[in-house]
Amino acid sequence: MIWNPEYECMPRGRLRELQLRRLQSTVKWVYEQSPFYRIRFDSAGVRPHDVRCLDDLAGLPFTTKGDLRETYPFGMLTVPLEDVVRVHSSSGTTGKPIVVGYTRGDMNIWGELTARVATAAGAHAKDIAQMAFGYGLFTGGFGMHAGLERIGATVIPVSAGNTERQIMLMKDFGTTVLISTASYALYISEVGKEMGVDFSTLPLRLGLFGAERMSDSMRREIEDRLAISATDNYGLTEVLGPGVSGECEEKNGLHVNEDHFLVEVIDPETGERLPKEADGELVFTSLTKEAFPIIRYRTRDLSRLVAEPCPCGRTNVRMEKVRARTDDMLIIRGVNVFPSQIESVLMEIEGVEPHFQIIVDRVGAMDQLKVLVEVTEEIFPDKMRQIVEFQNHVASRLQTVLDLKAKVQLVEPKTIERTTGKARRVIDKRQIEEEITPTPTG
Ligand code: DLL
Repeated sequence: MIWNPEYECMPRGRLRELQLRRLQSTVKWVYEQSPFYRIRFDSAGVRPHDVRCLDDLAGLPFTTKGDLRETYPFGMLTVPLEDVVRVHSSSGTTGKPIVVGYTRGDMNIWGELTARVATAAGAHAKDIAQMAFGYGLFTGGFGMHAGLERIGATVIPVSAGNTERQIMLMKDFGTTVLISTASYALYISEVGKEMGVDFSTLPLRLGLFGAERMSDSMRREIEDRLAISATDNYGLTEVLGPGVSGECEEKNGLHVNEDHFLVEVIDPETGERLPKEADGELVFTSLTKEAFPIIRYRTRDLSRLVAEPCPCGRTNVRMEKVRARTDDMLIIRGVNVFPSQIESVLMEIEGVEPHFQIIVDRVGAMDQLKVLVEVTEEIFPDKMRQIVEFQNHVASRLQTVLDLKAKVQLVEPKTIERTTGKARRVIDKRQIEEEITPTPTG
């Protein structure tokens, strides 16, 4: 099913015309309404009338997370606060949060876009949708809620957490769709197993997962354990929240709602726009937002665009699932390491659970990489010698891929902390130390 075929399947030529019109009015709007953008445009020597075709977007300055922090809390709004009917915020790990606002019109579009994402994933009016994203400043709960309600599903707004109750409600209410992070879905499956629940006997059939990376192996694991089809959707607070892009039933890339967002891919080092389908950092420009329009926002998410038409009939471009974030990259003894590389090595090893933690520390002048690995009860070795052998085996696989020696520590089943939201896989003690060490003065 396609929620809005007129826009989701619009011929590319017409779509480009629509995008240009919307881009021109967004650029004019921000130039007139936002001191931040006016200064930025002026210093880059560009004026709204310089945007004559979609490629002219490349001449506009980028917006970064740092910019949004500096204008905390309401400096980026382009309407008076009284026209803002909702505020959300993204916590981030350091510094002030990012605050975003929505007008009534923005809320209406947000509901439309999450309705598209939910429909593309396979949800419909007859579904009983259990919302296990948190409601609150995080955009996941309220954002997906609006779309599911719009398509006519029966929404159960449980919010994240209280896992045993989630499972009880799932059974009693006959939940058919679960909405959460992939990590939380795994955790739910684990608790369900402990409670003796056989998910294959429940009506649950579909998972709408987003807000964090879901690797292929994680998807398979969730599909097996919960006996469902698991889909991925993507978004970020600064651009909208959920509703930016989502998988269709082909599960081969996430369709970007291009009538509302322009997407570009740039070289994260140089900021240069990359050719079609190259690998790089995603950059989004909103085309219809009123309270918090955003121009060329650097997401730090690494992916690729797929322009090839999708068998589902949607004409909008797909993005491959986010491979990594530029700011996730760890530099350990001069070697670049992405947590997703470690994940893919671990997931290929028989008996390793999708729960691990990466700890980076500095001992003397030397960086150290330690990986805590959890294995299934069935294969947890009980002899010291077997444990050491297993650890060495994992370490050598990691070394082959990362070109770096890692210390692997096997941990007992269920000891790595579970999450009801986004998984936190990396603890970089080097940063922690740097943050708390006062800067010497004088
Ligand atoms: O995570 C919005 C959202 C909520 C999307 C619910 C989908 C479902 P933030 O908390 O601002 O917003 O985090 C945004 O999370 O830049 C990505 O790095 C990451 N992210 C979001 N969705 C995905 C995904 C919400 N499907 C940041 N795959 C983004 C990989 C994702 N990473």
